[in-house]
Amino acid sequence: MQRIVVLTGAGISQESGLQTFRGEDGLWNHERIADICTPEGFTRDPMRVDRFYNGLRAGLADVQPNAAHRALAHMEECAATGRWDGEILIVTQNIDDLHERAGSRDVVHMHGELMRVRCTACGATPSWHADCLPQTPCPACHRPQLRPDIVWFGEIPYHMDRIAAALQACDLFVAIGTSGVVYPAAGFVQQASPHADTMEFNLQPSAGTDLFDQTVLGPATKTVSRWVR
Ligand code: BJW
Repeated sequence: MQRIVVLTGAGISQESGLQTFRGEDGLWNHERIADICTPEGFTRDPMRVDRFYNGLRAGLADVQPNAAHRALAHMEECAATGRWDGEILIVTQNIDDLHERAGSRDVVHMHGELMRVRCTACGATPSWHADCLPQTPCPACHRPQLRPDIVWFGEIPYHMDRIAAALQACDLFVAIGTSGVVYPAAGFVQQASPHADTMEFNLQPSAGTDLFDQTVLGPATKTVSRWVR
């Protein structure tokens, strides 16, 4: 049985119409990271941070998964139905839900999910709804302490134990559409490479490109679909 861990980043959703973070027209050319993507930014101005994520939520409603998301979902489907003797775990840094909408069932969202909020009092992560504001009472504990369910700089990403175990057990590690500058995800290739083959798919070599056995350049919809076929 082949065990594959796939790490995805903003680049896999770019051809669906979502902006990446650091590209030429990236989200962060318009916003200061410290104002939005840190707990301190949220404490300073929760409504501003809320407006930023509401903009992203509105954008998400208008886009669809693309051929790269669908190709990965197809691999999971083939494993589930016995057509492929393998196992694939998608670990995504993305906060969008395009993997799930493409049909993937087992997706690890290490940086959280745009369509959820998190209660800082009880830890519940209910679905976001249009009336959600930072001062809205939590549906579980009724305290008004909701924040986006997103991992900001300085916070510990989710599911690190499960990810570490999967990296330890995999035969192949694949990174798709990630710049390789944000840790701990940028270090996954080094966790896998002592025992696994490693590949990256990107428009251009990532910051960690030399750490991979193979780099496939080009738009993910084409390169990932070709690889899966
Ligand atoms: C295509 C394409 C197409 C485009 N086809 N490809 C100094 C040194 C080392 C580390 C640190 C340091 N100082 C601080 C740190 C830690 C910090 C960090 O890494 N900072 C660096 C920036 C220096 N990390 C953290 O704070 C993390 N927590 C942490 O480390 O806790 C400690 C700990 C960890 C583990 C165990 C115990 C303790 C938390 C990081 C949280 C990141 N959160 C964000 C924001 C959430 C979303 C939001 O607010 O909107 O997550 S940051 C942002 O970057 C987002 C992304 O998930 C993440 C990665 O970005 P990604 O996906 O790579 O996107 P881009 O835009 O950078 O790249 C897109 C790529 O796609 C490009 O390469 C394109 O070429 C490519 N592409 N179109 C193929 N069609």
